[in-house]
Amino acid sequence: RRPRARTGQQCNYGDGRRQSLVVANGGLGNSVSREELSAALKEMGEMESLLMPPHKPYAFVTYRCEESALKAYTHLNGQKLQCGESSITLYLAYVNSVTHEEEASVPLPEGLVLLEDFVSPEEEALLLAAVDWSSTNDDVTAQKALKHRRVKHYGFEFRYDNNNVDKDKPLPAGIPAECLPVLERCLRNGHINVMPDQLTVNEYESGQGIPPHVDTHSPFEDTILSLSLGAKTVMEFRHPDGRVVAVVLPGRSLLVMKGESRYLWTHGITPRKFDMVPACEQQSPDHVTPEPGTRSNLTLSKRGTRTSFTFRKIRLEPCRCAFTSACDSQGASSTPSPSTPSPPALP
Ligand code: AKG
Repeated sequence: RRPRARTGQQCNYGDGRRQSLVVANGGLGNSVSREELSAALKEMGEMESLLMPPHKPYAFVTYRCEESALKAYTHLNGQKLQCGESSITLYLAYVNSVTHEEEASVPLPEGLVLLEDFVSPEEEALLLAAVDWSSTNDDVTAQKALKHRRVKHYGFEFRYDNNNVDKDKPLPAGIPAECLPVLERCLRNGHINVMPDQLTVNEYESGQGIPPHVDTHSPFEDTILSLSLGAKTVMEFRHPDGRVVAVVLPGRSLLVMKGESRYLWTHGITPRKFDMVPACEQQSPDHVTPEPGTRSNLTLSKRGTRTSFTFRKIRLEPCRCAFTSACDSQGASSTPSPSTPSPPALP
């Protein structure tokens, strides 16, 4: 009896005819992208579906007719597929049918808003050119974080040793003037109601990230803005109850973190060279990738250099938010610092 592949419950492709194959080694978890695999499989005939379960080293293909499946089996089994710089040997075998769960859509954390194309390509170039990497901040704590990414502070220095700022020690350089049109747009559109006075610029090379953290409540007001420039990345939000929401941040987008998403959920970027993102961006207008294990139309997106501008407003009174379990002003200890070393890079 041929095996029946199961990745979930609801959809059923194939009805016992010899149309479905498992493609061993041809999975996202094996650094094979949907585009690369799909191109090779399509040459054998018209496909009904291609399922690539997240993190798995295999995929499932169902063809519209048995002849195409046989052609794929005959021509691709044991053949090499060029994937980026590596060459991977595919092994194909028939399966009775392929079932998978319909995608569950995961809502964004409460208070989180993602605005695409918030800055133009011209503004992006101006902002990137405005960062003066030559003069580093005085405090050595900033330099310690540089092992993981390049960091530059304006207005006030964020201290990674105590997750706080010296409110009475402003830096000589305030927020660069090039940022003002963007911040004024944020004010006009109601994303913030007061002008930020602190900016942290993070530059991440491919493979770098930032550990999950909640920005300490006592130094900063509620709304935190993160402008993504350059390459897209995936930021993971984690709720203390275990929920995880992966949010794709395209270049030139603005992430607005308020309320629960700012005070309670941690945010972080796993250091890796590839992200799993929806294969077709239109299918996920809110840029959320469903919970691991529920989605099969993902592909790999190679990371490039991303620079983020995180704008914050220094808080002058203790925080009185409703999220007391995470509020250092109300007695909670702060979450790990964004400079704490992260788990090893994947894949
Ligand atoms: C931080 O600097 O604390 C961040 O969380 C940066 C976030 C980002 O890169 O968008």
